[in-house]
Amino acid sequence: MTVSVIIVVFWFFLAEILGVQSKATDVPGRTALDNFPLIDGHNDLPYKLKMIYNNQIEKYDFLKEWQENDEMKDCKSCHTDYVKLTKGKLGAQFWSAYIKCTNNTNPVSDTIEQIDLIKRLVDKYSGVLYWATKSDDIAEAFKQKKIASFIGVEGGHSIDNRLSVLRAYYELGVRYLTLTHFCNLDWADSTAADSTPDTPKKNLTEFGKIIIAEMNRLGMMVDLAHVSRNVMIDAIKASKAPVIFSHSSSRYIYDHVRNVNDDVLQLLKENDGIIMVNFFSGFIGGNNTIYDVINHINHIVEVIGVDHVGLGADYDGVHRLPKGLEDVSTYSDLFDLLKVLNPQIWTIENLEKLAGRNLVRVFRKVEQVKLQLKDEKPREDIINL
Ligand SMILES: *[C@@H]1O[C@H](CO)[C@@H](O)[C@H](O)[C@H]1NC(C)=O
Ligand SMILES: *[C@@H]1O[C@H](CO)[C@@H](O)[C@H](O)[C@H]1NC(C)=O
Ligand SMILES: CC(=O)N[C@H]1CO[C@H](CO)[C@@H](O)[C@@H]1O
Repeated sequence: MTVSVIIVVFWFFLAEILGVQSKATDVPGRTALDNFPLIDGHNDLPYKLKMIYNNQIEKYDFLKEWQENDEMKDCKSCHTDYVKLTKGKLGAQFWSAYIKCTNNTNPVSDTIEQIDLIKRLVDKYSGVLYWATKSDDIAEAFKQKKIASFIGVEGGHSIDNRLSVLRAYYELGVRYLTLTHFCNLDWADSTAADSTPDTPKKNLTEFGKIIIAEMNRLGMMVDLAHVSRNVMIDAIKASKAPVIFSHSSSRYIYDHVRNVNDDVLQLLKENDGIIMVNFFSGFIGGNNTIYDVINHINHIVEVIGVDHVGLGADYDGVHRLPKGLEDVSTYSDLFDLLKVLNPQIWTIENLEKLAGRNLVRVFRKVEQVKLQLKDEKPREDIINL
């Protein structure tokens, strides 16, 4: 008894002298981002380059702060450049290939133009960006101190109702497809359906399920940001692989159709998928500060645990952001603050999960499902146009 008390007292004394304890608590949350790459699910810089530069990126300098690019200096919704990404400690990005879903007469060629733009951007800045198409590329890029750069296509309108186009996008490097943007499609409802409760719903049609089966076969992640609540549920049930929400937040914390209800989060957990939290003020609510985003993250962790959450801030795709998360330089502040506010939950190990370990697990599973399905033939069904 006395001996063990002495040992304990001695240990505390020793720990104090060696600074063991204070070290453990003093380590800032951002340390997690030195251990494991921070992966963001959604960034719309490519659309900015279309709008501001007409995709002519020879004039554009990604390595300068965006404010120093003459053409951008009046930009109200620019948040991304390499200097700020370095401060924020970003390790991997899904760059969005997005085109509008309304009044679009050339959805396929317009989308390919955005894919080509992302490829040219990665080529032009190959000293700091790393062209990535598989989960292992994330670790390789991190080793080389580059940002792994993936492509996600934001909206099923981009495939123009054709599985051939979906397959061709995979060949071009696309690794997720968001099933819809703001428009309802022939084969899936978007949040537009949830905003008009009295109109009939189609949810995810049989052709929509075929598209998901084809994505599972290809190894393309199914992204459920932007889809209606019913499509979230139908798609999770239809998918053989884990799904993602590339940029969505908690509907319990803020009741917006773009956010995800707790019961759907439960299905997501059973599916082993991930929700990557969006920072847009319009989806976050509260007092529009970094603390509100933390409320969303912590609520998701409370409901489904720490293995199914990530970040998909939506930088460059939104015009208002919470105080403290104004641009891509602030990710690292978020990791510091999470740990300070809630050191029990936000250990360095769990911060690494939030940063990227969860997404990598999902991505690997999607690649494993592809392997399991390697004997399946490409589906030839096309929608009745
Ligand atoms: C859409 O889903 C809802 C909720 O599950 C269901 O009540 C409705 O019948 C579905 N509509 C169609 C066309 O399947
Ligand atoms: C917003 O700020 C007020 C005043 O500081 C506080 O009482 C309230 O709890 C905050 N709301 C949220 C959602 O954090
Ligand atoms: C100019 C034009 O054709 N505008 C149309 C774009 O699409 C929306 C939604 O389908 C229509 O309401 C507009 O009239």
